[in-house]
Order: sequence, then structure tokens, then C-alpha cells
Amino acid sequence: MSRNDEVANRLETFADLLEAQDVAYKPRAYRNAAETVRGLSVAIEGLAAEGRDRVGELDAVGDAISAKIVEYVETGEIEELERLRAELPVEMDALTSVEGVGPKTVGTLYEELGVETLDDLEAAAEAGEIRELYGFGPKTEQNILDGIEFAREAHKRQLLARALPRGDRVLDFLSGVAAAERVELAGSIRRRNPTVGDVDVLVGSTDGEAVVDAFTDWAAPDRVLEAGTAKASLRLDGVRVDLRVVDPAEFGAALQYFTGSKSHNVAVRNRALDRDLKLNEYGVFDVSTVADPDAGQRVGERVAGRDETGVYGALDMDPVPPELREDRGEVPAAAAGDLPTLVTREAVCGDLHSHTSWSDGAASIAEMVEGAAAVGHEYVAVTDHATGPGMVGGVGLDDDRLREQLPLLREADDEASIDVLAGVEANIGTDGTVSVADNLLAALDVVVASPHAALDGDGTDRLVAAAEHPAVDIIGHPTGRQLNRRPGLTVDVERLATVAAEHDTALEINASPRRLDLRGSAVQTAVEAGATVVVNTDAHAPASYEQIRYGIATARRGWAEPGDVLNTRSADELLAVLG
Ligand code: DGT
Ligand code: CA
Ligand code: CA
Ligand code: ZN
Repeated sequence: MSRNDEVANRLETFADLLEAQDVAYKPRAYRNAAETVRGLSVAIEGLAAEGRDRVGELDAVGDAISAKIVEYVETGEIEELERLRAELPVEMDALTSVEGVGPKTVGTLYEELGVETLDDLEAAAEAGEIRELYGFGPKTEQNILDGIEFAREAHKRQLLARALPRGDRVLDFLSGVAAAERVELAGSIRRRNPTVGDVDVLVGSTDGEAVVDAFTDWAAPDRVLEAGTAKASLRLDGVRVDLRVVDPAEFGAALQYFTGSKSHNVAVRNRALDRDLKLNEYGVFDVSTVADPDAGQRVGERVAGRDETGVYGALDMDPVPPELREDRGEVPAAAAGDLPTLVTREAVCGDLHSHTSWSDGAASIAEMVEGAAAVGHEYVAVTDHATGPGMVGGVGLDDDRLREQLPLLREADDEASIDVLAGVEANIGTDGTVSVADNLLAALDVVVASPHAALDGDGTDRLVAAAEHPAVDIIGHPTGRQLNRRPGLTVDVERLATVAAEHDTALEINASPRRLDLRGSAVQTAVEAGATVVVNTDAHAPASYEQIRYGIATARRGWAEPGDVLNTRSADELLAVLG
């Protein structure tokens, strides 16, 4: 899938650079095309080999863009993109990761002040140069200064959706290497953390050198950072991959150790100590009759190590799903046989948040419905944006337009093989009001209400007010956070969840890899307080329904069982709940 990501990244850069130059319309087209390509379930190079016309059949990919995709696949470069980059030699990703700085601002700051890097930006803000620019002011300048530190910290970590396809590629490759007997991801990527510092891969083998050689040869065009006899690190499309090779007899112990988290490992190791056992990356050892348990790594009798299940078993624990290993109660729960039965992708039957080209989506109603059917859903809700706070550039539909759309959604439902629910994504104002007329909300099957503006400070009162609204079914991306971009609203999740449970309002786990909002720990609090969650993709293109996997991972990190998740209900059950 990596080629697809590469192409998508290029198209996004293209969009940013065009936007920086104030080009109208085109940036949106490039972003929509990028989203399509990123979500494709087939390799883009295969389509490109069939020619431009075949590529041009993809949703949101027109003639101009298909030509560029083919050019990239064939030559490894897009000439026009290189020209744009030369005209605007800025660190676009770093600069736009500062909240409030979009590509257009980057363009202005480069033109006016020659800002190319985060350091330049900081210097310009500190020198008071930004407030002097037309359209900027002291407040904007201060916001930029505040955002730089957050952006610097955040920029070091990769989104799970960027890392996981690379991790899968590494697994694919290594499973074909004869010397590799066992292969697993470890570390934060195995725990499905929303962002990862690096991709950890563990191999069980008796011939570490053969595995390391195969791995570094395979990576040849990429950058090998380090290579030893049983370890190697390299950079794969911008993501650091750490490989470790261990003896197959110790694979389970190493997998347990290198999956982490560190705080989970500390809690598990303490349990071992209480039982006169020594737990480390080499195994579980009975040290009850050993004079000095610290005399070496492998002292005492080995009681487990080959398999991870055996490691937990030796400590009288059920095996702990990697997503739970954050020291949030899973160690005592596993010891008591009380771990939750986590929700799975297979248990989910639909998606209740998606957009079409009526608002800012890339595809028609019919195409989006087909996309939902293609991933096996029984139902999908079309929830285009309503106008209101945070909707800029004419993206949101006013009540008249929503009324116009409604019969078309009913028609789509008649024609489709799956159920199409008519919905809207309304905006929650700073006072908690919902931006669509009540009688219209009442006519719709699904109302998502989301915060889209003023996304700082405490948002609990706003969200609680929206959750109490009788027509609101779902609070969308409740905090409004964007990973590596902005932390979003502060929310007292327990209070919100309690109100939501009383009013039969579900709290969304927005599966968009940039959001993953609510986050795992908040989901755990919400479920504990009795609230129902719903895993939605917020798809803006048919291919994005696949991203549900990231939302499911987040639900699992929040201890959610199938019964806690609204869209595990069949269509009939769901309609009964929605009323
Ligand atoms: P990341 O890469 O920053 O997203 O987070 P992780 O959790 O993947 O951390 P990483 O790559 O530094 O190390 C992988 C795992 O190895 C980590 O989750 C737990 C284990 N580990 C590494 N260093 C230590 C340590 O000093 N103590 C303990 N208990 N575990 C460690
Ligand atoms: Ca890691
Ligand atoms: Ca690592
Ligand atoms: Zn939204």
C-alpha cells in the first residue's frame, strides 16, 4: 500500500502549495483525490500501468490529476510539483502543524517575511513582525507563538494510519524470509497508539544475521540507520523502523516486553516479584530457590518465554490484548479473569457519519452509499455539514438545502442494497445551541452535533447542552482535537457521559486517523459511566470507510465491548433506538 500513500502525500503537498499561492478550487480537488488514493484497496501502480484513463475512473480523480499520478508512478517525480516546491521552498508540514497556520498563511509569511522553517516563524513572531502584516494582529501572533512549542513536540510522532501500512509491509516481507520463524509488531504500533514514535518489529530466529541482512537489503533504496547482528533500524518512507531478532524460545517474553507500555510492564513485573518469579525480556524464571536472583538475566528455572500467552499464564493472568496495556486497570482485571470482551471490526454493521459533495465530500450520495456497502456495512447515514459556527467557504448546507437533499436520501435508500439513513452534522455553538431548525432535525433519522469552532478551553457545558437536545443522537468528534495540530477542548468526560447516557445520546469515536476523538482513555471513562459510543469514519470519500479500523482500535483501547457500541446494532435495532 505504500505507493498509494506516497501518491496521496504528493497530492496533499500539491494542494498545500496551490493553496499557499491562493489558487481557487484546485486545492480541494487535489485533497479529495489524495483521500481516494490513500483509501484504495488496490495498488495504484497497477491502475497506473493500465493507463491514465483507468486512473481517471477513480472517485474525485480527473484528467489533470490522473496524468500526474501516472507521471509519478512512472518517473518517481511530478514535474509541476517540483516547480511549485522550488517557488515556495518552505517546510510546509512543519509550519502547518502550528494551529492557526494553514497553507495560505504559509504563503503570505514566505512572501512577506521569507519564513521557511519553524525557527524562522518563531523568530518573526518574537520580533513582532507578524502583527504588522495585513490581516494579522497581535493576537494571531501570540497564538502562533503558543502553537509552535506544541507543534515541535508533536511533529516527531507519526499518525498510526501512516505507520501501520508500513508496519504491515515489513511483516509481509519478513514472513517470506526463511530464517524468520516468528514475526510480530511490538511497541506502540501493536498497542494501536494514535501516534507512534517508531515502528518496532520483533523476529524469532536462530540466525539473526540472516534476518538483518535480508531486511537491510530489502530496504536498500531507503536509509539504513543502524545494523548489527540481531538489530537494525531504518527509515521507511519517513518512518523509523526498529527490528530486533531474538531466540524463538524467548520470543514470547521479548514480545511481551517490547510491546509495553512501560507502565504496563512495571505493573506486570511487580506481580511476578510478588510470586517469587523473575520476569524480563528473556522469560519468566522461578527464582524461589535461587540465592541471588539478580546474578544474571537467565537465573532460576525458566517457566515461560516461548509464547506471550504462556508468559501471562505463568503469572496467573489471562492474556492481555495489546490495546489495553496502558496500566489502566488491565493487570488486576486479567488476574481476576475480568478482562472485557472487546469489540471487533466484524461486530460493526454500519457507519453513522459521512459526507457527500453536497457539502465538502468528494463523491455523490450514490457513490458514498456504494462505498459503505463495499466494506460490508448494512447501513450508512449521510450526514452532510449544516451551516453554522466553524463552517467556512460555503461548505455547510442551510435548512433549505437540507430539505432539498432529504427526498434524494429517501430515494437512495429505495435504490440501494443497504439502508440509507438521512442525517446531518450540525454545529454546536459556544453556548451549546445546535445550528439547524428543530422541526428539520426531527424529520431526520440521525443527527450528529459536533463542535467546529472555538476549540479551546473547557467545552463540557457546550457538549452537555447539545447532548441534552432531544433531537441530537450523536456528539461528533467531541473534543475537536487534531493529532499533531491542536489539543482540542478540555472535557469532563465523566459528566458528559453521564448526561449522554440519560438522554440516549451516543459519544462518537471519530475514526479519522487525524482525529481519533474521543481517545481511548476517554472512551474508557465514558463506557464506565454508562454511555454508549459509536465508531464513525466521517468519510468524505468512498474509500475512507475502511478507516473504521482505526476507530475500532480506539474503542478497544477504551475497553469497549460490542454492547457499548451503537453501530454494532442491526439496522432494525438501531432504528428502534434512534426512535
Ligand atoms: P513510541 O515508539 O514512542 O511510540 O512508544 P513505544 O511504546 O513503542 O516505545 P519504544 O519504541 O521506545 O519501546 C518499545 C517498548 O519497549 C516499550 O513500549 C516498552 C519496552 N521498553 C523500552 N524501554 C524500556 C524500559 O526502559 N523499561 C521498560 N519496562 N520497558 C521498556
Ligand atoms: Ca516504538
Ligand atoms: Ca523503538
Ligand atoms: Zn465534523
